[in-house]
Amino acid sequence: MAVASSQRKRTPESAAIRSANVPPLHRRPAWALLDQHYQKLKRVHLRQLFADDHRRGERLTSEAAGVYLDYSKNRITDETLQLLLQLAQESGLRDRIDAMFRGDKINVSENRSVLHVALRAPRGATILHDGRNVVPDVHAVLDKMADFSARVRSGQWKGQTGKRIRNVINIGIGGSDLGPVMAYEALRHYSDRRMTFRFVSNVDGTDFAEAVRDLDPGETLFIISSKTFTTLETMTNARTAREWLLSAMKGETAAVARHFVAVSTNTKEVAKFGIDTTNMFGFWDWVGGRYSMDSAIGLSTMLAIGPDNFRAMLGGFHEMDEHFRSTPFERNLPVLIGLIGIWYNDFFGAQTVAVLPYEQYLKRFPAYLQQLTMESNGKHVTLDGMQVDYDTGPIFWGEPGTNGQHSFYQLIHQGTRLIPCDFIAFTKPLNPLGRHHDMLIANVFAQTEALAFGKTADQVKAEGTPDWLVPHRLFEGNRPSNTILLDALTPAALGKLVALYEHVVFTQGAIWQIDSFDQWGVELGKALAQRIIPELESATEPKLEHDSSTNALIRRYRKLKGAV
Ligand code: G6Q
Repeated sequence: MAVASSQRKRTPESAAIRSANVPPLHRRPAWALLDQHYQKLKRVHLRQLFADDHRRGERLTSEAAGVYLDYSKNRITDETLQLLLQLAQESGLRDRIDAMFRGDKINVSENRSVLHVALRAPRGATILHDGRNVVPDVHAVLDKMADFSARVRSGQWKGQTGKRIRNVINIGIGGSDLGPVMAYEALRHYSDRRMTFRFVSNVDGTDFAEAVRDLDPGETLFIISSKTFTTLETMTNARTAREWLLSAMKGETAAVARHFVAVSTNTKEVAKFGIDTTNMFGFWDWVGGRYSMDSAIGLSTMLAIGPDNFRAMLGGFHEMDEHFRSTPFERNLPVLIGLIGIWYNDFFGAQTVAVLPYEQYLKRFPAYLQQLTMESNGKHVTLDGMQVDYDTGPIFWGEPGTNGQHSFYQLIHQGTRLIPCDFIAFTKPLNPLGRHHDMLIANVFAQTEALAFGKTADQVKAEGTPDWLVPHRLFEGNRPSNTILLDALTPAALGKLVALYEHVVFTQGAIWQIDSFDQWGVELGKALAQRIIPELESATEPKLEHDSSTNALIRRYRKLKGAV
């Protein structure tokens, strides 16, 4: 939810951030050095790098906050790392981290602070926004959420007909949906299994219809999650939900207060919708949508796993925040992952990054990361509004292992594109079943080994493969990956993992000197849809002034739906 362009202000503070003595990327000395270095390294094989240093697999690792990162299977040397760290320094990464934690308005195009780190600051901490400590406000909302969650989970909170709440439906989209869905799925192991949780985001009526078809309205609570409370999809679904409830409650409008709560920054619109604002959970304009799963937007998560687990998750986030803020860059996990990502994106020309969690509960993690990374760093101008002359955010994608191995891994192993991969795994299973977990983890290690080292023609021949088949069966290897290992998927571990990627995004945005916290790219399509809706619905033939393709599609749709 971006502010209108007329509200875009150039404040002295944001101007200072933009011109913080950081030269354009190509003029930073480390950039040219990295370019020269790339020319030397691009043909060096990981086999060689491992043969040259028998301790590489132990040396090129870092561990913090219970997260172990093995980055040795990357096409880097000590010199690469040193140059990348120099680049981070020349890019003012340290100053930008400090500026974020200080509450500076680093989201320059919206003139906003970026303070999701305050959402997980411990009680008693001080983080200032416009001179005011926001940490007590954060904890006041968390306490209110905890109180509400306890009442719903215990059955004390009753629906209109006196039944306890058994179903919770979060209605929201984008940042007000992807985090809650991902977190619910990820932490399902810890959830109250007597309750049903569903998530409705799409304006496609199927999403709502399928979510409620087997539910009793008397036992159903809707959380309308929308920072702005004006988003087309969410408000359309919220109105449909109200009709669904009221038709079961014989039009008894008092039922809305028992079955609807809101998470928003917009009290006026919440009240206008008919939700009792005492049942509204607030947050602030310094929390971006895709950085909001640990704010009140996480109410569904708290209802599912309970307040204590939710606070444990916040603890995990905070641990990673502190690591990012205070650890020297050469051991700093988000900085290392971020810089290695820059190396592939901007020197090797890699277009995508695959994120491969070997943990079924993380099945929605890649989808969540797609928004976090691509909405944040899919930018074409610098903070100063200059067109970039280098590639910014790569395409993120992925699926849980081992499923992906039986579909798209073929292309990663033998295709023509370089696809850096992040393998994520947990040493302890949440559902120990016979040998399953050893088999799962064996596959993680096997995949990274196969990608890095491949299989030479000689090895293939030695297996008795006929000559004509050898090219098909060889693996060239030299395909890079990170391995990220944690202990078990606890609420705290999830917090650490999400914060890790938030700060990877931050690191890369600082190098590229872009605004990772706005999302103007979603505006144009939204505005055009608002223009087209009445054209589709009009009882009379509308005067169409689009291009010939769009006009013809609108006419065809109207004809087929019987509008004319
Ligand atoms: C995320 C974006 C966007 C936003 C949705 C929903 O960073 O801002 O995905 O979360 O458009 O917005 P509302 O919460 O205002 O409905």
